[in-house]
Amino acid sequence: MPDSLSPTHPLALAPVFAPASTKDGFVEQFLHNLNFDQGVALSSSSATDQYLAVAHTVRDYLMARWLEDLRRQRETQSKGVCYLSAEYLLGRQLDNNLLASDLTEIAREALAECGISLDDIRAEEVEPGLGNGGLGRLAACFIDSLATLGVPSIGYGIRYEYGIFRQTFVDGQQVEQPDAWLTVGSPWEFAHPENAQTISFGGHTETYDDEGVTRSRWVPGWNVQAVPYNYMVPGYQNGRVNTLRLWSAVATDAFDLRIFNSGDYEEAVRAQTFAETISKVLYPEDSTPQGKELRLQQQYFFVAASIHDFLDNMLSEGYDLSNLPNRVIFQLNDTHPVIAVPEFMRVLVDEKHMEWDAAWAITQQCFAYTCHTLLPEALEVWPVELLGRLLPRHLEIIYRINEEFLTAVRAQYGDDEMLIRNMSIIAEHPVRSVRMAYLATVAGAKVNGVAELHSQLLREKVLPDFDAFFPGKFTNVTNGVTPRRFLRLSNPELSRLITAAIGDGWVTDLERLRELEPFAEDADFRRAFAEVKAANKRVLSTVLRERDGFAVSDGHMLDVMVKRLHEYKRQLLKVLHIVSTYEGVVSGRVAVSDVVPRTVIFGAKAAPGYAMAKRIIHLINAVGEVVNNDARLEGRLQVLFPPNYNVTLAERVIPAADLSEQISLAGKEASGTGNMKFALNGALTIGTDDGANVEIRQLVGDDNFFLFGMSEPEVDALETAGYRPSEFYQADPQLRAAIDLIASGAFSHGDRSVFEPVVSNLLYEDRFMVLADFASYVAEQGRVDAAYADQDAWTRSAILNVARTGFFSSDRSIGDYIDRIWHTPPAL
Ligand code: NBX
Repeated sequence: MPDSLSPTHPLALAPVFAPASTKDGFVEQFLHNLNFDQGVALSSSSATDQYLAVAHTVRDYLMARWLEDLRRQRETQSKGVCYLSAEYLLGRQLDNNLLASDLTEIAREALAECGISLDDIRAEEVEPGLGNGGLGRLAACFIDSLATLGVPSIGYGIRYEYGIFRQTFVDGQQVEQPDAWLTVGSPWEFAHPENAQTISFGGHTETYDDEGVTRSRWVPGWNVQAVPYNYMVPGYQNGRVNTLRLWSAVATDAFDLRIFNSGDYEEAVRAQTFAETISKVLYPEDSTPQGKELRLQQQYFFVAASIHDFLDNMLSEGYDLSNLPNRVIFQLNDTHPVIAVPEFMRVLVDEKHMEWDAAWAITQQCFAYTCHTLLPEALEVWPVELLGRLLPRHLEIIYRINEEFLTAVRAQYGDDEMLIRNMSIIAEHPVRSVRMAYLATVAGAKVNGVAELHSQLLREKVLPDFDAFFPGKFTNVTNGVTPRRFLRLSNPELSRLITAAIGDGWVTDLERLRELEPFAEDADFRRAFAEVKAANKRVLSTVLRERDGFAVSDGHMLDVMVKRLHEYKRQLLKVLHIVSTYEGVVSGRVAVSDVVPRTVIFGAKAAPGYAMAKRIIHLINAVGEVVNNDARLEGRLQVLFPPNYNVTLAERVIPAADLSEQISLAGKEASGTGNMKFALNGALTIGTDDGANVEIRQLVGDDNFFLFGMSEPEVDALETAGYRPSEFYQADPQLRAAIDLIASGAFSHGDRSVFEPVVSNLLYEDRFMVLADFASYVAEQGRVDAAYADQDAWTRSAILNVARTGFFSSDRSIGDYIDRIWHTPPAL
């Protein structure tokens, strides 16, 4: 409050302005914003102007509640969650914020009065793609649920100037374009440069005498400013608005000045640019950390800013730091924010002069770690040389944490050097490195996997020694998805049908979908359900025609595989199935009339440096090119690969799908969340016993799920026995024919070299056992075809999928985090 304003002054007591929740109120505010923010008259406004003015209007409605919640979060002393995530894959905001504030119809009517269509306005928004895939989208679902459940919380992350790249195809090959998402303006954010934090790097450490106590301190070499940008995160029609705070890097004055004083203007500008690269771009690697210095800078930049923001702004003057575990839990979304642990220790020990043991006891209660992977190469490690150069004091702290931890291990198990080497936070080979997952496990109050099977394998295979040493530390929280975005918004027709049958309580209590079960036996309901699916297919068809010029065939089964391109997810298995069907027809082995008409839709981005993934994208496009244009198939098989799969496209594809492909090698997909979205929208799954597929199948029942492939123990056994993919190739003529067709150059204009690396990888390496699961997959696809022939029975199964997957709401996941990990009060 301004100093000159007494707290009892009428203006100090005035509530924050909110426009009237009526059509006229919306029109007035919209026109005001169009005129005064955009500086245009309605008659001369562009669609972008109109979008920005609508967004500002929705913002205006949410503002009073947001400011109230910000105040409340500062003032209440109850325990809250700081969700630390390097990624938030938010998707478009307008629709979600209209729904949350119950303004959709008012906005539609108000805009219609101004001669504007809300649907056209929506299309103007560029989605913030500040994440790679599942992990980033999970964070976005979680902040939605936290707001809807009214959990005191804040999300912290990075405001990348460029999000995940835009994918285009040139001659079937992926080409990446920068995602300049901010250029149209970012109406949902508020910059607060006055709350910037200074973040330091480099330099050296020293000890000094503090009245007889020897202390350490860090003398950094350079620093940058972290400027917070706040985003509103409205709960679903509950009057709550939480905050997502994303940090942006700007050069500090001190930084510039030092160089400027030396008279080197060019160098000063260069330095400024250098500082600002920290939040410039999202690393597009998914599940394959690159160990790049800039990436570690990003990680430390955002967690240091977040911790200081919390300590400076959220704690009252003179707060007793020993009480911190009753006030906050920092949830680490994978290892990307784990450098927060030594930073927190540094603040407590070096800056607040707390005893090491007391500080460590507090730290161990204030952090919890979620692991999202099982792939050994995805477990982040940082070379000691790099970490020590960038964050010398943090490296010392990590060494001490490790030393004390290994002392405790020795005390329990004796001098078992092998065990000590295996459990050490510091790896010695191939280069001396910090194992971030180990650091997180040692520091965290809890460690959780993201599906039952994943959590079990995490304990048994990835971190067994830690599970034994820390009984009770490991737990599971199965992932979930927000029903607001992924059912209520993305599938309005199905939402209406569900609400007509059971009321609208499901939007915030998804288990209530169970009440739909009896409707599976109701022929009228089944008819209505099938009509919704058909309507969603028509919508998708229009979207793909307008977006990509595709002509989607009518009356086809829609078979969808959308997710990041990764060998373990096995897009290649799907390709082999397509090639095999094609080969069957052209070789005369299969009568074309026996091919059940299918349209296969792929969506996938490959990490730009992942050569094999890019080749697989090329192969999918090449196979599509041939298959789609071969008259012998009589249009019964279509392969579509719309480029630039993102949240916006997912919202169109998922509601239209009949079949959901979740075909990773068992034991490799931590959870999956796409699998949940499809089931919830009435697609049937063909999947392995992997990740959350296991739980989906248990819930929907074997009759409503197409299971195939080896189980995780079978995979393990084959691995141990020695897997030789060529044996499967030799033994299965159908598989051989499919691979031979690719090898022959049939999809590369006769050039056998183009896909040779894919073929030889399959035959001689096949790390993810595509060939071993091929026969089982094809057989199960035969059962899919047979089941699809009985449309009514298929619809019945689809309804049961919807009715039985309410468990996969991210509201339930957040409830589990509260019960098992956070122990925060349910609501303010
Ligand atoms: O996290 C994904 C898993 O693969 C999914 O099974 C799971 O459902 C999802 C949410 O728990 N992991 C993931 O998306 N990883 C990354 O995005 C990632 C990004 C950057 C990076 C490493 C991994 N350096």
